Amino acid sequence: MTEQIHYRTCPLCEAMCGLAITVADNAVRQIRGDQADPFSRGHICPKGSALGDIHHDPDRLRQPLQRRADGWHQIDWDEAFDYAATQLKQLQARYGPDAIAIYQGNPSVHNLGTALGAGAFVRSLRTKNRFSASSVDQLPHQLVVYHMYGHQLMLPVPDLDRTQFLLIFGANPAVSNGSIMSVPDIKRRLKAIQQRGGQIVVFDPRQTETAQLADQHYFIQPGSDGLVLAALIHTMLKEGWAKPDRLAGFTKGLDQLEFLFERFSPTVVAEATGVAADTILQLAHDFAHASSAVCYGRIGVSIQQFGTLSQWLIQVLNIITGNLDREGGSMFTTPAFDTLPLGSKGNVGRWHTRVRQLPEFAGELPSAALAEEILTPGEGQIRGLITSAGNPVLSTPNGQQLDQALAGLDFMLSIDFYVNETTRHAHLILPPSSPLEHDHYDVLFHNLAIRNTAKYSPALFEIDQYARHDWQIFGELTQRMSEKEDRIFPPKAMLERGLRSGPYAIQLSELAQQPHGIDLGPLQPRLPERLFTEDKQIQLVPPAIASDLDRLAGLLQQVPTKQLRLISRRQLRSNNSWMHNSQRLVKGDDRCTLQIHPSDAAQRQLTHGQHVKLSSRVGTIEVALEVSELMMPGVVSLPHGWGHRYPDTKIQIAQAHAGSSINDLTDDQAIDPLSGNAALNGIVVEVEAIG
Ligand SMILES: Nc1nc2c(c(=O)[nH]1)N[C@H]1C(S)=C(S)[C@@H](COP(=O)(O)OP(=O)(O)OC[C@H]3O[C@@H](n4cnc5c(=O)[nH]c(N)nc54)[C@H](O)[C@@H]3O)O[C@H]1N2
Ligand SMILES: Nc1nc2c(c(=O)[nH]1)N[C@H]1C(S)=C(S)[C@@H](COP(=O)(O)OP(=O)(O)OC[C@H]3O[C@@H](n4cnc5c(=O)[nH]c(N)nc54)[C@H](O)[C@@H]3O)O[C@H]1N2
Ligand code: SF4
Ligand SMILES: [Mo]
Repeated sequence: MTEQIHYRTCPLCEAMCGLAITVADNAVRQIRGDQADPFSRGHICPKGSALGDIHHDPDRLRQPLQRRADGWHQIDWDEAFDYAATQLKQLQARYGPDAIAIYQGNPSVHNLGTALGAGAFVRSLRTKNRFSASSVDQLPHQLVVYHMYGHQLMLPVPDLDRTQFLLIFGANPAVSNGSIMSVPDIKRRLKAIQQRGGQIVVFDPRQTETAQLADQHYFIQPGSDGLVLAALIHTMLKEGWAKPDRLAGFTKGLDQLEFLFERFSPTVVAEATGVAADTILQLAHDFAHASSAVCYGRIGVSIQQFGTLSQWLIQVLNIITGNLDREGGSMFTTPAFDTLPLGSKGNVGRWHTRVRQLPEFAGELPSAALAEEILTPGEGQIRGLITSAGNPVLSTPNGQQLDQALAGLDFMLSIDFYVNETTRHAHLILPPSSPLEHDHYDVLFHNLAIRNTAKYSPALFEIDQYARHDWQIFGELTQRMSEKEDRIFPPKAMLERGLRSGPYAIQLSELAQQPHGIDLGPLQPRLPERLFTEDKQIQLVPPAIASDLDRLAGLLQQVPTKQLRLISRRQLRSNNSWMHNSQRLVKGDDRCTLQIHPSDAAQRQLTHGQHVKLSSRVGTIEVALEVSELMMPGVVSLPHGWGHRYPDTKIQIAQAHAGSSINDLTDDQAIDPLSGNAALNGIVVEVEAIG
């Protein structure tokens, strides 16, 4: 038995950790952090160590599965591709191209083949009904930077390794390992901020793992961040602390701010947010006077009713303090494969959903509308669905309604290697190769990393003889849908071209000689050249967003209630909904618990460990109660991605640790109206004892 060590990037989350994988007899023996990776420096989390479990998982599909009246049948690939194309074309011939919808899930952006190979297939469908996990996640960020900087992916990231002041709203990178901020080894990097005399301040309705590492943590009412941010801006303008410095030379709209933020004084917002006026004043002072500072807000301020507005306010704060595009502030990357000039800059409102008239963004419609577009009869109804690398039954709002909708589709095709809560409804499942069977390069996440690096990982294992890569599946389907004899190009060829013509002119063959990856240095100032706006100016006050300040001011008028509000939480050993079939990741106590403050539990005469009924407008679930001082009174927290309760799935370990799905409670009607992004957090719930 000869052991070998293979080095590659972990594809699971955005952190891009380097893995050192020990292999013997064609099997993974052990996975550790790669000490020589210049970016992750040996960091690894439990999910990375479990990558082999996915590869070796007996439940992972290797051959196409067709659902017939008597159950699942394995079929050949050619037969499967022909069957899929025939069904899709028949529906489109009968009802028009929009009768077929597609939903692309989160791993689509972590997989080289789907990132570069799905586009042609999606275009071949000619459908306006495109959905993805973006609209249960970062759509507000994209909309904001599209309006301000001219490109939906021109997302600045905190210059974490050099900042002196990190102000966080609604993110828990100590668990998530960063998002729209690729940052492996975050804990060490946070500590380094404090060691060089800097500060970390966190606003979160839960005293998170990140908040516990911070210098200050403030509880905040879910969905009220916009008010605190507006009051911070108000204070800086009033006190003369706002100094955009060189940004003033290419920023339009600075003169409008004073008027817009006049009404949001710290005193005025205190009650609605739960944050004292003095706190806001002090914070505005400290942030504005720090030698460098960055405000960063992630999913807690995206998947809420003011997602777009909050993300805009964060950009405004960084700009008026001169911290955008400055060392230690909020900076743009210089990735080795620069995809921004190649991809769509974004578009807004070219078409709308049929039932609720929600706007398109960059060719996509909000996933909160998917179920109603399937369920509502009439012209333009969705009759067929393709899901790729997604599990919307567990990850989008009102999952139970979507589950029912999927059951009524004329045809459903899933590209996925598990029979899970979503794919169980498919008529055909096409399973792609495992993460260890294909090449890897993070086309997207090098764009969002706190340091410029590049790393290419060739496949570790040869592809199973029965399997196909995602890009091959897309290629075969595209050929059949478009009826052209196009050759199917491996993504590696595109990557090669992209790296060669990128800012560092890297040869893929040379990069491949560096199994630990290469360091390309810290982030560099990029403005104004990098701007994609036509006038090369930052549009500081996009009218479509700033007008939402009126709605925000409406929060000030709301009478406080005693209702409980539900928020989500991420866990280190979960990866959204799909890694619960690894024993090492689910072992131990039930993690799908409802955290509640002792005072809220006592008021309802509920005790720790008790099973309770949790209800919202759309549904009821049962969960175990975890009484915890970490929660803000009035707010309860449940992890997402659980609820593996359907007997006809084939994920045995996950089924044995089913938990309940938070998205059976989240409301498809609750959205951020500007973007259509789901407002998954802050929904009103009731908790009561069972029986
Ligand atoms: N271990 C693990 N890591 C992951 C993932 C995973 O599932 N597991 N998923 C990955 C993905 S897809 C993503 S998008 C990223 C997300 O990365 P993060 O944004 O860091 O994710 P969360 O840990 O959910 O942090 C959101 C925080 O917002 C808080 N919050 C909720 N509502 C509000 C509010 O109204 N205001 C404020 N201020 N805070 C609020 C929550 O309490 C929570 O602490 O994580 C990625 N990394
Ligand atoms: N309440 C609440 N809901 C949330 C969130 C929250 O914080 N709270 N977070 C939201 C966020 S940020 C996100 S990103 C979404 C995620 O939502 P989704 O993307 O819909 O769900 P995932 O759980 O990531 O499911 C990924 C699926 O892809 C499959 N898969 C894994 N790798 C591959 C691959 O390489 N190729 C293919 N073809 N398939 C693959 C897995 O088997 C799984 O079925 O969930 C969202 N839902
Ligand atoms: S932090 Fe993310 S990239 Fe790093 S090992 Fe864990 S899952 Fe993989
Ligand atoms: Mo996400």
